[in-house]
Amino acid sequence: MIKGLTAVAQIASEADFVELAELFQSLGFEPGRGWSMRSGGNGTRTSSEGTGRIEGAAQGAPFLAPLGNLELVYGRRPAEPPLLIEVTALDEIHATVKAWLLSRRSGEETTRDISEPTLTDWNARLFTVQLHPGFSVAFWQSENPLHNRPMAIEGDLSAAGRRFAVVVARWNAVITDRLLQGALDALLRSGCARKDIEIVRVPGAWEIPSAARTLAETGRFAAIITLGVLLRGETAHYEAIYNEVARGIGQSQQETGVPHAFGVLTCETLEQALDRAGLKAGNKGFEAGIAAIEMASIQEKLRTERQSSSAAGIEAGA
Ligand code: DLZ
Repeated sequence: MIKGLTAVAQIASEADFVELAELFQSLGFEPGRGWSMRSGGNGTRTSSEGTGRIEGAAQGAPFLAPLGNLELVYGRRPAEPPLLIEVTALDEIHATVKAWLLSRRSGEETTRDISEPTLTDWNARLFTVQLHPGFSVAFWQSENPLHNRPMAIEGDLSAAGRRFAVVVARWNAVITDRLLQGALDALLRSGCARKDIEIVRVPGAWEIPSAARTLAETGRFAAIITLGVLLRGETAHYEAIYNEVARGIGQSQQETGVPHAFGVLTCETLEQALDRAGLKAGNKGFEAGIAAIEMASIQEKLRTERQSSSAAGIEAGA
């Protein structure tokens, strides 16, 4: 079983060894457990990390990186030098290493020994530095923001070929009509056909969950968009109604497995609600429409993934 990868650099003098170990620590490397060996004796682990020094002894100072790769390259010249250190703040590392060199070498030697960060043909920026005779490294940073990060499953924003239902409350229609307009705008602009949108009007927010549930249970819709407005000033038992509406919509979503976008506004005043229905604070109906489109796509991807992994499990006899 492979456990790790170690690249070794021979350093000629103890003073350089110590200085380089300090530099590597200052760059953010985690020191590993060092070792030292008296001349002719056995290697012993030093108790301190990094450069636990014993005068006149051979020593090793390991520095740990979270990730190690051994890369085989065919068909092109591999990057030079062979020791490539991936970092997240290339320019700061460059400034630190350059300052370190300048404090030990002339300006001319420093310019000779360290290159400026430049773009490579593999979408990274890289600089090389000779830290010690025969010991050069390259520091590099990927320009791809997803490099080495786990790939996320994300929904796309195309509504083409999918059916959506919109449940909209008539109460406070001056607001809910604007929310409906926003939701339709999101669906149509994202490629949904008019014939694939079903609009259901209900008396008030209280009735949204049951209509949403009935629609979801038909299995005909990729997602349901719920739209309404509850005004605290005008609604007796506002909290109780709001909680029940939110709970009912959430429950319908969880029990049917059909995404429900929540576009039920809860505001203190009509003015606040108007702001959220297309005036000052965007249109929450549009936002609900976009969320529904995205969730419909994510749901489809997750189902496909689950089907293919369970099919693979059956094939593998898992
Ligand atoms: C009764 C009522 C009140 C007072 N306020 C609102 C509101 O602010 N927003 C809304 O969508 N509906 C309201 N309703 C109506 C209830 O939601 C419901 O339609 C009726 O109580 C009939 O069941």
